[in-house]
Amino acid sequence: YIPKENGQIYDYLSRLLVRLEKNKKVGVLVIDAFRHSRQTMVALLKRHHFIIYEALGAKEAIDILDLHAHIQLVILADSIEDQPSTAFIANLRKEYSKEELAIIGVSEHESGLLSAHYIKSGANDVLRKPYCYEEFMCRITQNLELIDNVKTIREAANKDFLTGLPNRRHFFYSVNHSFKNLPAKQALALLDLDYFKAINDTYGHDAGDHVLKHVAQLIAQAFDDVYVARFGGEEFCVYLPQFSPEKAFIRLEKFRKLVEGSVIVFDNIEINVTTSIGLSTRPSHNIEALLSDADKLLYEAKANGRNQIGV
Ligand code: GH3
Ligand code: MG
Ligand code: MG
Ligand code: MG
Repeated sequence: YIPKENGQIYDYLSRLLVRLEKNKKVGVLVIDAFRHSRQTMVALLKRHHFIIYEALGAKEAIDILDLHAHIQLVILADSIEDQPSTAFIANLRKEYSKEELAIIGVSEHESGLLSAHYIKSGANDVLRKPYCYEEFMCRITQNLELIDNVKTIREAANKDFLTGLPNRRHFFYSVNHSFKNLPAKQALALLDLDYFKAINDTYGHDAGDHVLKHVAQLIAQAFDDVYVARFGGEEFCVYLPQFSPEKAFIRLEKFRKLVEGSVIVFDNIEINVTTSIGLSTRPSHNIEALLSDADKLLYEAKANGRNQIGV
C-alpha cells in the first residue's frame, strides 16, 4: 500500500507495479556462454518477475524462440556458442522484426566498435560492461515499452475507431499479404445500409453510431473466418476466399436476413435497418477489380428496391 499523499513517489511506484504485473507475461531469453555473467543477469531479471529462458548459444536460442511466442526480449553477450553474436543477431532479424522482438547486446569491449556492430546487425540497444543494476533494468524497461507502444499504435492504425472493425487500409494490407495470387474461387461483398441517413435524421447521430456499431458486431461474428472491414460511412466489405458463388450467396443471404430481423434498441427506441449487398464472384487477380464489380452490383441491388443481394 502506498499513500497517495506521497505524490511523485506514489506515481513512480504505481507505474512500477503496473510494469511488474505486465512482466509476468513477458518472456526474456538470456544468451551467454559464461555461466557466471548469465546468472547475474538472470538474478536481476527474476526480481522483476519476467519469464526467463537461458541459452548458451545460437542453436539452443533458436529452439527456445520457436517454442515460446511470448518472448519479447533477447539479451545476448559477446560470447555465445555456435556463432558470433553479431551474425546471430543478423540471422534473428530475418525472422523477427525490431518491433516484435527487442535485442539488447551486452558488450565487454572498451572501444564501442562492437556496440556499433551490434546496432548495425539489428540490435535495438547495447549495454557496455560493467553496467550498474539500475541501468540494466532501465534499458530493458525502455525497450519493452517501445514494443508495447508500437503495438498500440499499430492496432489503432488498423482499426476503425467507431466500430473496432479492421479499416479499409488494413483490409487491403491483409488480403494482399495473405495471397500472392488471389484464389480462382472467391467472393467479395460490399454491404451498404439502406436509408441510413433517415436514421440519423430521425433519431440523431448517436443513434446512427449505435446502429453502425451493432451491425459491425454482427458482421464480426457472422464472418469471423474471413476478411471484413468498415470501408467508411455505412459501408462494409467482406472478402471470402475459396468460396464458390453458391456458398458465398448462402452466407450473405443469411446475413441479410439477420440484419433485417434484428431489432436495435437505443434509448428505449427500437430501430430497424436493412442492408443492400453487391456480391462479386468473378475470378480476378485484382481486389480493386472485384470491388468495382461489387460496387456496380450494389447499385443494382439499391435500384431494384434495396434489402437484397445484387449478383
Ligand atoms: P441508401 O439506401 O441509398 O444507401 O441511402 P443512405 O441514406 O443510406 O445513403 P446516404 O449515402 O445518402 O447516407 C449515408 C449517411 O451515413 C450519411 C452520413 O451522414 C451517414 N454517416 C456516415 N458515417 C457516419 C457515422 O460514422 N456515424 C453516423 N451516425 N452517420 C454516418
Ligand atoms: Mg448511399
Ligand atoms: Mg446507405
Ligand atoms: Mg453508402
